[in-house]
Amino acid sequence: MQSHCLTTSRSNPQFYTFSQVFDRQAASLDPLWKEELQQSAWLSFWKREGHEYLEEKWHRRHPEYKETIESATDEERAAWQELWEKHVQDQNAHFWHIFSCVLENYERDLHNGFQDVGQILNDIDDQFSYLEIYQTDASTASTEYSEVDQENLHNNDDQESLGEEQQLKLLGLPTSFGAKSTNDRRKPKQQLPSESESESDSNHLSMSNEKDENQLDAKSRAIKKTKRKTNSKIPHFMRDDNLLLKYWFKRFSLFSRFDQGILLDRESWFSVTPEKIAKQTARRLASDVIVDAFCGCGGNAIQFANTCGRVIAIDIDLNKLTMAKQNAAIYGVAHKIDFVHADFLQFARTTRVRPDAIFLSPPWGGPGYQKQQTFDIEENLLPLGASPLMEHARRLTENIGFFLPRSSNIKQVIALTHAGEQCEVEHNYLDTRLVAITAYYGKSLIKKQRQKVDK
Ligand code: MGP
Ligand code: SAH
Repeated sequence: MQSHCLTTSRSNPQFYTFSQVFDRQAASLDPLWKEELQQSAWLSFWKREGHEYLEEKWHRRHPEYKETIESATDEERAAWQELWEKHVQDQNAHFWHIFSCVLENYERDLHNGFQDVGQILNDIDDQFSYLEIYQTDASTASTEYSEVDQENLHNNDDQESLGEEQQLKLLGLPTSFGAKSTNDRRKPKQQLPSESESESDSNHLSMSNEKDENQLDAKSRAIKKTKRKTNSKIPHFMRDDNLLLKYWFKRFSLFSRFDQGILLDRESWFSVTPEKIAKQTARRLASDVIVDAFCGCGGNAIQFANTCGRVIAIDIDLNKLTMAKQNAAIYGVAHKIDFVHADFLQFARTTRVRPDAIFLSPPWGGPGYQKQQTFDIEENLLPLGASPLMEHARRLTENIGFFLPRSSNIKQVIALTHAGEQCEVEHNYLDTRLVAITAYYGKSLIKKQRQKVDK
């Protein structure tokens, strides 16, 4: 039987985003827009990333192409063309499959967000399940993807990957954005109709018809490791820190140029916005002058510098600003950012600056934020609850992007909207995993409201 081994690469995770516009009064989800949403989200993914993945996989599969095509006869060119078209078709189907999986996750995540604070998530388990795509062992793949998978395994960003991965698994920690920790509370119950009926050992739905995990592990150990030479060394303060270790494995998702000297302190390792998400926010908040109110080590500020005329990057911690400046220099954008050492609350009370947009990504209380099933954004954000923080930001501008935990109470997020106005809530996925949400406020930022159809 043919299996569908869909692998993901940690250094270049797929980024999917879904967003919906809500009225202030909205207390529940309007399910009318799923089809439209599906189309637009798919098209924007394919437009944004499709070409890159197509090319990447093509050259991995046909390393001889570049040289051969130069001197190819017309007949050979036609054969290559045919192969390319087949490749595009196959990859399109491959990614559509993954995308459909993420869309199901989105539906579930959105419904979870509408649960009241403290409500048990199991309430909706019967309706939705959380879908997962595994990082599959290439050696087991008897499919057309097998060689690609093999490459993925060899090309992944971790030099001692297999050993390190085993280590992480032993610690019960996730090994990539696409994988889930073994103690995850959400248990999948639903499976895509076309897929294998068997659930994996860890009780997560897999889109591949995987065999026994132990067998996979044994086989993966047998694969010869090819070590990519990189400059990155795990910093001393992270070595014995089980909590931080998992972020180390995602370092290239956080910064694609990590190896060029990116600096992060402990808090920033778990707070920095992954690059692809930061890019998306930067596209959405593109403007003349933007204030990044909680700059940290610069994950967002760097991307804003690419889409905005000027970035005012504020942080209360001078050490972080110093690192942010070096990180921005690595991306060649330091000259577009004003680094301001200040308490944002005080800055907002006293400044005369009137930016076109503000981005808020305050501390969420550390990785422990995940302990709450539904994150109360009024109680648990630092240094202030969401409402008073928004009040501060609104002194400067109405156009605000707010980066929030994936488990945030969506009703509270919507309640931050001004009366008579709308907000947009965007869910950001790396591979199949919801990483965080970004809410947008202010008329000029909200995507055009779709015309409602009478029921
Ligand atoms: P996470 O939930 O700690 O990681 O953070 P992950 O890998 O999704 O957790 P897992 O254990 O479920 O696998 C996810 C993302 O949220 C991080 O990459 C940061 O971008 C962002 N983030 C996390 N924290 C704790 C903060 C925070 O305190 N402030 C801000 N602004 N962002 C945060
Ligand atoms: N978006 C950033 C990460 C932000 S983490 C990135 O992608 O790199 C939150 C940051 O808020 C931390 O760096 C912390 O030092 C800063 N911070 C906390 N309280 C603050 C305050 N009152 N004013 C400004 N910055 C503050």
